[in-house]
Amino acid sequence: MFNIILFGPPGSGKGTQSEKLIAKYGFKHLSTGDLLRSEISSQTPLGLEAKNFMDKGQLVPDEVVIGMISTALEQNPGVSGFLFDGFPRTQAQSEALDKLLKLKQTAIGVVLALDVSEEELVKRLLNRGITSGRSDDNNEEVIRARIVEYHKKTSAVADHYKQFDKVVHIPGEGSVEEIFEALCAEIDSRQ
Ligand code: B4P
Repeated sequence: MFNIILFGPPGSGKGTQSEKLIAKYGFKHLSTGDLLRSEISSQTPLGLEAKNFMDKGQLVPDEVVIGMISTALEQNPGVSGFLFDGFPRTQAQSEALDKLLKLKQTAIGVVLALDVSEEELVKRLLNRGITSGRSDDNNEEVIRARIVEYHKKTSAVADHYKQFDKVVHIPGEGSVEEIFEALCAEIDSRQ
């Protein structure tokens, strides 16, 4: 089993590249953003709680997303590997993920970190907001709050996996295809 974390700030292209990677390698895609948005559209109690945080550009509480990932891991036995997209986003989530994978006698193989400048992130997300209908994408203040959350809480995830020598930085600006090729080269060299 080979498990990957696709890491990077909001708008760095995690969702975009995940789609291409799962099509090529057949990983099971686990995106906490997608899982949360599906809870919101079904108007579940979890979704209604999460929406309050997401609309302000804040992270959803750890116990909520860890519970969602734990359930998703249980529901997918026998896959060739997981692609974690947008998870973990805090030190506590990283530690919880390591424990959950250990129970399955597996671990993270590599953390692929997409590097993108802040101005490019804001431009991409505002642009997506025009068509996506996502309430966290159509307001520059909320987008900047998400980037602040990333620096405050999420960059620690890269530090956590650096101690195990698992982090590889990939330039996240350029064409979607160029970035995809760089990600594939790293995966192919490790499998
Ligand atoms: P997510 O759904 O994870 O999404 P994201 O960070 O906004 O975007 P991503 O990096 O996937 O960007 P994309 O490829 O779409 O998070 C949303 C919210 O959910 C968070 O703010 C938080 O509140 C909550 N949440 C999620 N997970 C959580 C967790 N683990 N813990 C707590 N809270 C959590 O790309 C963005 C845009 O750029 C697209 O329009 C795309 O077309 C464009 N783009 C992509 N690649 C490009 C390229 N190379 N060049 C130009 N444009 C490009």
